Amino acid sequence: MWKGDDIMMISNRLAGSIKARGRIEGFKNDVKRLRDAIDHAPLWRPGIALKKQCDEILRMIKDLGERFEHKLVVTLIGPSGSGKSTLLNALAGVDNLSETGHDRPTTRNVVVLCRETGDSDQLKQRIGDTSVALRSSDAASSLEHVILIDTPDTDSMEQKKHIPIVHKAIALSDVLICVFDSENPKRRDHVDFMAPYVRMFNRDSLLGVINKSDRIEESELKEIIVPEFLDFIKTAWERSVHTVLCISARRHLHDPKWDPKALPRHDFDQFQDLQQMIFGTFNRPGFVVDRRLENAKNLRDYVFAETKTEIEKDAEFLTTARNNIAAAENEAVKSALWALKNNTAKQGLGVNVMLYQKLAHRWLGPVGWLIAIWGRILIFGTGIVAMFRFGNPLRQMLGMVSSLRHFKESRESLSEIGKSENVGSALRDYRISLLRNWPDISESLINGRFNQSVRKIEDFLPDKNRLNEDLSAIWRDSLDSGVEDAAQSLSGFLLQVVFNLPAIGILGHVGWVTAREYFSGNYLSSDFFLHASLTIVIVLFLSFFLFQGCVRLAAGTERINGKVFAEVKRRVEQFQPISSNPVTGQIETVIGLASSNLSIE
Ligand SMILES: Nc1nc2c(ncn2[C@@H]2O[C@H](COP(=O)(O)OP(=O)(O)O)[C@@H](O)[C@H]2O)c(=O)[nH]1
Ligand SMILES: [Mg+2]
Repeated sequence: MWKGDDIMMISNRLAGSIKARGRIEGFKNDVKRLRDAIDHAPLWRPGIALKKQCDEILRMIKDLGERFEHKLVVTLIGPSGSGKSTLLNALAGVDNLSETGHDRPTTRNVVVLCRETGDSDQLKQRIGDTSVALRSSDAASSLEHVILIDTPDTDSMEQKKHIPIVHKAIALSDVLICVFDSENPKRRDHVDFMAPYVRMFNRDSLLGVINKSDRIEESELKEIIVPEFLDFIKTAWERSVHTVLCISARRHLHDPKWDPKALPRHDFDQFQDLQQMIFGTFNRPGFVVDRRLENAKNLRDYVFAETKTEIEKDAEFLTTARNNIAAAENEAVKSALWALKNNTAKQGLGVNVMLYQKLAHRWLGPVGWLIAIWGRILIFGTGIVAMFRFGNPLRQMLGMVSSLRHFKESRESLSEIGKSENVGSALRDYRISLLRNWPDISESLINGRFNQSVRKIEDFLPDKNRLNEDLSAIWRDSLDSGVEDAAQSLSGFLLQVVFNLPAIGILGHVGWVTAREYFSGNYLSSDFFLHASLTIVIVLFLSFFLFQGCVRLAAGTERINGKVFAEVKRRVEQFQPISSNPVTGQIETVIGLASSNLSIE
């Protein structure tokens, strides 16, 4: 029968496991994100190694996730002769469980101490059947949630064969116990060998053991050996080891076989503490999940930290390069726009048409109608004039055709605006400007460990079409707003009243006279109306001509172009919309990796 408590416990564990898997996925995604980001900067050389690390870390985190159901793997590593095998034997309670001694190599395989045969399946699968030796003992029967591993020597004659085995064993481990010889704990070669591995383990997943502590006087051990060792480790591994235990493994064999000339010098020994950790703390059901989560997080943080360290080396050079590229581009864009300005004559007609069309939208009254008509005439260009000029019908027809042709022309000059062919020469200027600055830029880039290929500017010019579009867009927008401004200032209410007033006044007067005479029974002669009409037309035209003069004065093509160019310059300087250089993108990516992308929760 299931009891309520049991069900509660099981559902709690299930919920915990789902949550843990979710977090593992989260860590994996972080690393993937990092990898993708690095992918976007293929020119940055350190990226290659970092991507490999990301892949390795991803694999390890994936492994961690898949191992969730498996027991906690506790691995003894350390230089040969430090007493790893002896320690395993002492913990197992069987003196010759793992071979020990002076003749190297003694331990050739990964020796696994576990309770059930199935516990080592995963190790066998990964490391190879022949390289894993399975052991059990009475003591091991209490290892419900832990398996303990002794690793082969990595500094013996057979190290070539052993190192890959140790590498794989570490990759499958959850807790590392680093064993050192108290008589020579500061062995640089081995500490260096272990450095890349220990970084991948969380603080609480890493234990230091100073073995053979029976060989050193207790006071020396406590006051000199341990503190110096901790210091040494801290510099060599760039991290501190939280727990260090002084142990005499041999003392805990059934038959220590002490050499009478080298009996233990004291009784200080923290073996029990280690035993308690492995058989107690580690051997709890929930412990393994926490350890693996912590380790997974540590793995992620590790590769992020590695990336950050790499970026920090290059950031200064890359920032300089980026700023120099921006400056060079800015300069290039400016000279390109000068070229546009110097060849705006073609756009003159277009600017005028644009201006009158915008005015026509704003103006009311008889002058407004004339402006609208004038706008159309400008579009039809000389063609419409030709229609009036030639009296005979055939000519008129030809005039129509010609007007249509000119219509097309002025349409073109409208679309010509901003899409000038001068962008071609602008591109050339852009190129020249960048060429001048590129040697310096590429030098900074190479110092920032970008690929040597950045020296070849051809590959790193911005996309021609895009640059063309960018330049055109700036010019077009500026021109539009320039013409808009001019149209606005020429469409004030007062201005409209003043120019419309003469014609409307006369019209009103004629209307009044006509109405008055009509009601008093006097019908006016057609001469009156003809006269009145002509007066109105003449006054209207005069007002319009005057207005045109104003337009010319206030918003001549030259003037508008001048203003537009100032606006273009302002836009280029303020917004720097053109930064389509492919290198800039990659620099941004690399620098960005150090900040936003690395935010770790
Ligand atoms: N005095 C002393 N000798 C030890 C101790 N532990 C191991 N040894 C000896 O050191 C030698 C190497 O031990 P071994 O376990 O084979 O080291 P491994 O290469 O790290 O596996 C053996 O002769 C052991 O008897 C210890 O705690 N005290
Ligand atoms: Mg050994």
